[in-house]
Amino acid sequence: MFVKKFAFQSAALAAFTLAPVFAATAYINEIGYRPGDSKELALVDANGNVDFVNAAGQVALSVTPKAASFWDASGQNVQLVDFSKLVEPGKYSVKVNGNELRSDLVVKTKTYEDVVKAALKWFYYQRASMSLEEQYAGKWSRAAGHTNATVELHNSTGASGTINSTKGWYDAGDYGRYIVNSGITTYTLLSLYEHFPEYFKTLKWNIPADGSLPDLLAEIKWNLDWMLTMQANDGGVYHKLTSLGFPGDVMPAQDNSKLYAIGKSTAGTFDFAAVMALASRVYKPFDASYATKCLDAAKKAYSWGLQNPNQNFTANPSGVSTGAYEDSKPGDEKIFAGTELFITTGDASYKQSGTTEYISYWGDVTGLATYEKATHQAFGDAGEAKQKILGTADGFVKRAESGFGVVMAKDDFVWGSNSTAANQGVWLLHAYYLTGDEKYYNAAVKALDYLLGKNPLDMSFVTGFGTKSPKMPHHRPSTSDNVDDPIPGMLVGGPQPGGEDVGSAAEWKCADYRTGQAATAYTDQRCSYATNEVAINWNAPLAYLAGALEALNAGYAPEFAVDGVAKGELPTSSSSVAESSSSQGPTGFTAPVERDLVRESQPRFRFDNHKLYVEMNGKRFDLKGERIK
Ligand code: 9MR
Repeated sequence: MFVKKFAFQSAALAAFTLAPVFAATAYINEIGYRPGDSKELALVDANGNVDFVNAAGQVALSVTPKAASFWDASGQNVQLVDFSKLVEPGKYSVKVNGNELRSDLVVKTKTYEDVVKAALKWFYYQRASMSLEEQYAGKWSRAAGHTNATVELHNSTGASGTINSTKGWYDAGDYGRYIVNSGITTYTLLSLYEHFPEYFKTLKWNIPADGSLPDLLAEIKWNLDWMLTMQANDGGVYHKLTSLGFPGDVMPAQDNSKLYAIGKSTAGTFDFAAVMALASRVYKPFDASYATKCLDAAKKAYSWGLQNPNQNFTANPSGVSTGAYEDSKPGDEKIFAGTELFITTGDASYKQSGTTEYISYWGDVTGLATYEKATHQAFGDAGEAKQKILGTADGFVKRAESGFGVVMAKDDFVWGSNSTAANQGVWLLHAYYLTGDEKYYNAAVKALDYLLGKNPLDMSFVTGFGTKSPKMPHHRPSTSDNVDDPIPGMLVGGPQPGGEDVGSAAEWKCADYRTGQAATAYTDQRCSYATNEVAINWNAPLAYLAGALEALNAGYAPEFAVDGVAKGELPTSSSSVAESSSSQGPTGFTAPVERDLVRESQPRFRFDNHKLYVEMNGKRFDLKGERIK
C-alpha cells in the first residue's frame, strides 16, 4: 500500500517538475507515413532543428524546418518540416532542442489499409432494415431499425398511396435516406471499385456475404437496392425517405416514427440515373440481370428527367423538417447522368457537354462527370476536362507548399469541411492518374495527412483512429448504444465557423465553440451537428482517397489506364467506349485488351515506387515496350 502511494506521488511530482515549459507543437498524420512517400509535418512555436528519434533512442534524422509562413485559416505561423528521408519503418519521437514534442510518429507499409477497411465497414453500420450481428458488428451489434416496408407517399410527391421501401444506408447521424446524397456517395464508392477492381476483389472487412460479390460491391448493393425502390412507375425518383421531423436520440429500432417518401425531384432523378448507369457496368461481370435492371432504371429515370427538367426540390414542404438537399439547378446532375449513360451504352444521344474546375459536393456533381470525361476520349470535351482537372490540381499543389502544408484554404471551411479536404485529395489523384506526375500524388497524401492529424486541432477526424480522435460524434447510434467508444471509421464533418448549432437552452444546441478562426471552429460534442456529425457523403471520399492510395501502392494502376484512355490516346472510332478492344499506353505501348478476360494474359499498367510500367505474362516492360530486367 505504502509503496503504491509513494510511486504515485513521485510520478505526480516528476510530471510536475518535468512538465515542459516548451509550447511548441508538431502536427502529424497520426496514423503514419509510408516509407517511400514524401513526408511532412507542421511545426508551430518552435525554434531549432527537428530530430526524429527511433525506439533505440538514436537520432535517425535531423531536419532544419523551412521558414515560417502564415496560414490565415488558423491564424498560425507555421514551419513545414520535410522528413521524407525517414524511411525505416518504426515508431519515432519528435524532438526540438532535446524537448519531446510527441512520441507517436509512425513509418509503416500498408499505411492506411485499416482506415480504408474501417471507413468502408462504417457503411455496414449504417444499414437500415437489418440487424447487425455480433459476429460482424462486435460490441456495436444492434437490432434492425426501420423494417416496415410500407411507406406512405407524401402529398409533395404528387401521388397518394404507399410504396414498399427498405434497405439503404442511413444518411448520417439521423435516420433519413436521401437520393441526392446517395448519388454522390454511391458514385464515389462505385468509382473506387471501377478504378481498382483487382485490389478490391480481395480486400475484406468482415461483413455478411452477398453471393460471390467482393465486400465493396456487396456493401454498395445494399444502398442500390434501396435506391431502386424509390423510383416511381413513370421513371421519376422520390427525393427522400424520412419521417416528418428528425427522430430523437434513440437507436434505429426505437425510432418508430412514420416514414414517408417525400418529393420527387429532377436533381435526384438524374443523380439516380447516373449511379444506376455506373452500377450497371460494375455489376455486369457478377450479375448480368441486376446490371440490366440498373440500366433500365437509369434510362427510365433519364427520360423522366428530360421530360421534367425543372421539378426542383427547393425547400421542405410544410410540416417536414428533415434534411432538404435542396437544389434549384439540376443542370449538373443532367450532365452527370448523360455522361454515365453514354459511357455504359455508347449511345451518343446521351452525350452531354460540360466540365468544371470545381470539386463536387452533393449539390454540384459536374466534377464527377469531369473525371469521367477526362478518361474517355470519346467525349468531345475530354481535353477540356483534363485541362480543368490539372489547372485546379496545380492550385492545390501550390497551396500545400506553404501555411499548414495542406490543401485546405480558409474558404473551404464549410459544413462538412472534411469532405472538402477528402474530395480535394480525390481530385489530386485524378490529376495523378492523368499525368503520372508525383507532385499530385504527394499533395493527395497531404490531403489525407490533414484528415488524420496534421491540422491545427491536432487530431485525427476519423473515430477510433489516431492518438486523439472524436469521441462524441453527432450520431444517434453512437450516443444511444451504451458503448463508450463511438462506432469506428467515421469521418466527422469538421471545423467550420457557421455556428448553426450554437444556441442556449434547446436540446441539440451547443455552447459557442467558435474561435474566430475557420480551421479551429469545432467541438467534439454530440450537440454539434454542424461540426461533429458524420455522413455517408463524407466517408465515401475518405474511403476513396485512402483506398486508392493503398491500391496504387499495392501495385495497381487505375483500370482506365489499362484501356489507355487515361492518356487520351485511345482511338475514338469505336462505337462503344466500354467495349474498346485495343489499348495504347501513355507513350504508345500497344497491346490488345479486352474487358472481362482473364487478367493474367493481358498487359496491365502497374505502379512500382510511383513509376508506371507494363506487366504482361509476369514480365515487366517499360512504356516503349522494352523488357525491364
Ligand atoms: O451536408 C449538408 C450540408 O451541406 C448542409 O449545409 C446542411 C444544412 O442543410 O445539411 C447537410 O446535410 C445533412 C442533411 O441535411 C441531413 N442529414 C445530415 C446531413 C449532414 O449534416
